[in-house]
Amino acid sequence: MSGTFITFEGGEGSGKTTQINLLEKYLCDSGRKCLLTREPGGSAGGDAIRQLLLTGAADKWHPVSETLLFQAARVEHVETLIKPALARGEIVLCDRFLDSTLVYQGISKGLGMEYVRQLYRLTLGNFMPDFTIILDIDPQIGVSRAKRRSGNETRFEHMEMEFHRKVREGFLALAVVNPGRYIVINANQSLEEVSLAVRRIFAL
Ligand code: T5A
Repeated sequence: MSGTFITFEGGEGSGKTTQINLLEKYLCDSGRKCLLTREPGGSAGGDAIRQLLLTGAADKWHPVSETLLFQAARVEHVETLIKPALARGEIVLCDRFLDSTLVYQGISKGLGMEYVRQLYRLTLGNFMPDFTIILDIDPQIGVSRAKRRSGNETRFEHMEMEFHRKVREGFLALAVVNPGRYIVINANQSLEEVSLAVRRIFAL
């Protein structure tokens, strides 16, 4: 595959959506072909699963069912949207991917990262992002930012603060183990400062 697959990760309200939009605009303005997408979602089937996962009570799903749903949405997304765009040589920018399942379901919900990795390998083999940007922020600040957003996709925001702390530690731990793929950015800065830090990574 000739394109580049870049994922954005981080806790609630860390600014992923804001920054991925800014990066897409910057790349498009510079004449690069991009596909901007998100998880859960990104395909018709994935968007239907998104509604099941992100709305309703915090304890609505057993962690195993929840993980299977996230991975089912991901398979649809990768096979119908992401791989074809990479084959066309595009830059794919994705708001959350496998690392969110590793951290949210694997660590914070206690399923274990190996469980999530095995399910991923079984369904998508060794397909992986080329780069993953982790926007790191104190969850107290991130969750209060996220709560200012409107809409009903609030199921994960309603988790306890301890859950969000584990999410943050989980992302940072992944970055320590594989510094080749992950880049951590301090997200507790202005929009412009974070955006500049993102562009510097790719020498843009
Ligand atoms: N999930 C997802 C799993 O559990 N497992 C998985 O496998 C996957 C894929 C997704 C939820 O699903 C869970 C994780 C999530 O809980 P979502 O709606 O996509 O749900 O939620 P988030 O990805 O967390 O999206 P948020 O909107 O909550 O956060 P973002 O995208 O990080 O933040 P953003 O850009 O929307 O910004 C939030 C607010 O902060 C402001 C923005 O203007 C906005 O109002 N803001 C800033 N304010 C000050 N300074 C800055 N630097 C700012 N940057 C943004």
